[in-house]
Amino acid sequence: MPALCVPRVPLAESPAMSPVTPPAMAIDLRSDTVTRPTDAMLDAMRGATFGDDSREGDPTVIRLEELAARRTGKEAGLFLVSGTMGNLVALLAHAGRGGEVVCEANSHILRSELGGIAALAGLFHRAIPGTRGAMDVDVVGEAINPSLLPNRLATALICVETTHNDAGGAALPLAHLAAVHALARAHGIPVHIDGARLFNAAVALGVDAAAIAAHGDSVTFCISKGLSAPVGAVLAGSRDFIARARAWRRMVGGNLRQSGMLAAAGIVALETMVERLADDHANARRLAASLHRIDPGLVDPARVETNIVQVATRGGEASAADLVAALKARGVLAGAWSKSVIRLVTHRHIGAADIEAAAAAFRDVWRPRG
Ligand code: TLP
Repeated sequence: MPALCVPRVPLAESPAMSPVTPPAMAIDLRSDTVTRPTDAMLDAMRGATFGDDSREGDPTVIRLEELAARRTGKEAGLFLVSGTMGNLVALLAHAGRGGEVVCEANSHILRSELGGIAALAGLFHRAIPGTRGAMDVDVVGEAINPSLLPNRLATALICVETTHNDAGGAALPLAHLAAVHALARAHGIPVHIDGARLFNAAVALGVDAAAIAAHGDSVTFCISKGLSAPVGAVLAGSRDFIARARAWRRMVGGNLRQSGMLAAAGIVALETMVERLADDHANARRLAASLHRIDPGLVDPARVETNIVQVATRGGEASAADLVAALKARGVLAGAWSKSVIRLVTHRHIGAADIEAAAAAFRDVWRPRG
C-alpha cells in the first residue's frame, strides 16, 4: 500500500487505535464518503436487531425507513445499499423500460452511473445543460413530450440533483425546484430528486429537507456521505411508489436481509449528524478563501455553497492529475474531477488545522503558467 493511502481496514491490531480513530496519515479531501462511523453509530450497530428485511422485516430498518419518510415529508422509505441503486430503482419504479428521462447534462445519473439508466432501466435520456446545476425551465418545457408520437418517445420522468456534484455542490434554489415541479405536474410527469447530499442542501438553504423534497415525487439521499454512516441510502416517495421500488430493488439484486446493523447507523446519522454539516460548509469556504489568496484564478469563493470546492487548474503548468499526485506526496488526498479541475470535499474528519495544511501544500505545488 502506498504510504499515504488511508487503509481500507483500520489498524485494529494496534491497541491504541479504536475502529473509528482516523489513521492519522493523510488529509483526505477526496470525498465525504470516507467518513467513518461515530462511536454512537458503532454502539447502535452492536445493539441492532437481526430480522430479515425481505421476510417479516427488520425492526431497525423499518424505523430508519419511517424516520427517512418523516424527514423528507413522504409516505414511505426504502433502504438501499447505495445512492446509485436508489436512483436506478427510482428510474425503474417511475418509468422503467420505456420513455425518455429529462436530466441535467452533468448530473450524477448521466456522468457517473455507467449508463445504468439505459443499460438497466431501459430508458432513453434527454440531457439539458445546466447553470450551477439548474436546467433552464423553458428548455425543460421545450424538451417535454407529453405522449408517445410515431417519431418521439414520451417524457416519462424529470430528474434534478441537489446538491449538484458536478456544479461544485450547488444547492438548487427552492424557486427553481418549484418551477420544474410545477411544469412537470402540468404535464402529469413525475420528478425524481437525486439528493445524495440532500441534507447539505437543506443546511445551506436553511430549510428542512422536506421543503426540498416537496418539489419531487421521490427523493434519494445517502447516509454514507457527510452524515458518516458506513453504507447506504434511502429512497422516499408515496406508499405505492415505494412498493414498486421494493420489487425493482429485488430484481436488481439489492434485496437486503439482516440489514438492521446498517440501518442503526443511519438512524444515528439522521438524528445527530445533520446540523454539524454547517461546519463542513464553513471549512469549505475557508479552504476556498485560502486557495483564492494563493491565486484568484483557482477558486471563486462565492461559488462554494456547501462542502465541495472545485479548483480550476487551467492557469497552472501541471494537469489536475499531476497536481493531485504532488499533493498526495505532501499528505493531502484530492480528486482530479477532470483534466483541469480538482475536487476537494470537506467532512467530519477535516478540521481548521487540516484546511491550513491543505492550503499550504497547495501553495507548495502550485506553479502558475508563464
Ligand atoms: N458521488 C460520489 C462519486 O460517485 C462521485 C462522490 O464522491 O461524490 N448522486 C450524487 C449526486 C452523488 O454525488 C453520488 C456519489 C451518488 C448519487 C451515488 O451514491 P453512491 O456512491 O452511494 O452510489
